[in-house]
Amino acid sequence: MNDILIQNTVAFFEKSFGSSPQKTVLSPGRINIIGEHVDYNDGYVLPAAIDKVICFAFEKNNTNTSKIIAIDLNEEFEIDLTQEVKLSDVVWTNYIRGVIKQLQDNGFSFEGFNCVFSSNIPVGSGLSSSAALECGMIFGIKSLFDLKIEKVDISLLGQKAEHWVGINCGIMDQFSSVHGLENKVIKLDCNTLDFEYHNADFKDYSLILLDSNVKHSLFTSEYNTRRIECEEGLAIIKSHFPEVKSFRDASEEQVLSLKDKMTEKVFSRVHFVVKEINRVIKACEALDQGNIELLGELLFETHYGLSQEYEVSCEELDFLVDTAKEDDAIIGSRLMGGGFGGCTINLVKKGYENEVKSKFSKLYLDTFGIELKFYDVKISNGTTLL
Ligand code: GAF
Repeated sequence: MNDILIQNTVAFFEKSFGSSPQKTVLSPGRINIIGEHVDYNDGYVLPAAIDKVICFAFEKNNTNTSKIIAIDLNEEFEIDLTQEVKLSDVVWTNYIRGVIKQLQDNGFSFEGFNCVFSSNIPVGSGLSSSAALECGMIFGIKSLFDLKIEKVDISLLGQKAEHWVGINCGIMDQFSSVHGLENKVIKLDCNTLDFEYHNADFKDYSLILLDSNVKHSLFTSEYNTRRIECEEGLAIIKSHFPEVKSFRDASEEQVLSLKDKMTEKVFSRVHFVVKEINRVIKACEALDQGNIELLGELLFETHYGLSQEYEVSCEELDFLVDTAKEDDAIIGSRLMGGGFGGCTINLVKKGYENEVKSKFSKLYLDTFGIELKFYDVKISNGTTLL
C-alpha cells in the first residue's frame, strides 16, 4: 500500500535536489485500542502503529541550513541551524522546528540537510500524524548524522517537540509510532515506560475506524485543561491517602470517598481516569484470552466515560457510538485519541464490514450533512529506515 507513496517521495526528492536520497524513512500513525487520556496520568495504554505513514527522503547538504518540502501541502521552508529556533505562523513547520530545537537543546550536533516528505495519514483524524512527523524527522536526522539516540529517547524528544508547539500531550503517540510491531498491540506503562507486546488477534471481528470528518477547535485548550484538572484531583487524593503516588495506586472507592472534597468537574475527571486505567488491564487480559466480546463492552464503557465524565466527545462522535451500540454487527465502539472529533474505533463482525459502512455513511450524511470516511486498519511496524 505504501509503495506508491515511497516512489513518489523519492522521485520528488530527485527532481527537487538533483540527487537520490541518502536515507528514506517511514513513520506510522497509530490507533489506540483502549486507555484514553491516561498516558499523562501515569496509566496504561494499548496502542499500535498502523500502515498509514509519512515517507521522508533525506540527504546532507553540507551547509548550515536545512530545506524541508511538504509535497502534499505544496509548501517548503528553510531553517538556519545556527540561529535560535522560534515558533512560526505556519503551524506544520513548528513540529519540525520543535524537533530541531529539542535535538539541539539536548546536545545533539548535526548540519544542514534537505528533506522531502509526503503522507497518507489523514490529518486531524486522531491518528497522530503529528507524532509521526516528529518521530520520523528525528529518526531521519539520527540516521543521516549517525547520532546515538535510543528508540525511547526518539519518543521522548518527539513528545517535547509537541509540548513546544503547544499541546501538553502524553507519551502514547510518539511511543507507539516508534515501537510499533506488525500484528502486535503495545501494552505501555506510561509511568515507567516498560512495555509488552500482545497479539492483535481480534478473532471474528475486524477493526474499522469511522472518521467523523470533524475536528472541533476546542481540542488544544480543553486537552491542556484536562491535564490541569487531573493534577488538581491527584493532589487532593494524595493529601488524604499518602500511600497513593499516582492514579494507578488509587482505588475507585478512595476516589468516591473524596467526592465532596473536589469540585464536580474534578471528581468526574479523576473518577474516569481511575476506572480507565483498570479497564486497560481488563481489556488486555480479554484480548489475550480471545474474549473479544468483553473487549468490545469495555470499549463502549470507555466511550461513555470519555463523553459524560471526561467531556471530550462531541455530538458527531456520540452519534456514531450510539448508532454502533444499536447495531448487532458491532460489539464495541468508542472515540479514539484526544477527542472533539476524529475517529471512532469499532469491532465489527467479519462479513458485515460493507453493510456497516453503507448504513453509517447514509445515516451520518442525513444527520450532519457530512461525509463519513472509513479506514480498515492493518497493525504494522514502527518507524523504519528503508
Ligand atoms: C492525544 C495525545 F497526544 C496523547 O498523548 C493522548 O493523551 C491522547 O490524546 C488521549 O489518550 O492523542
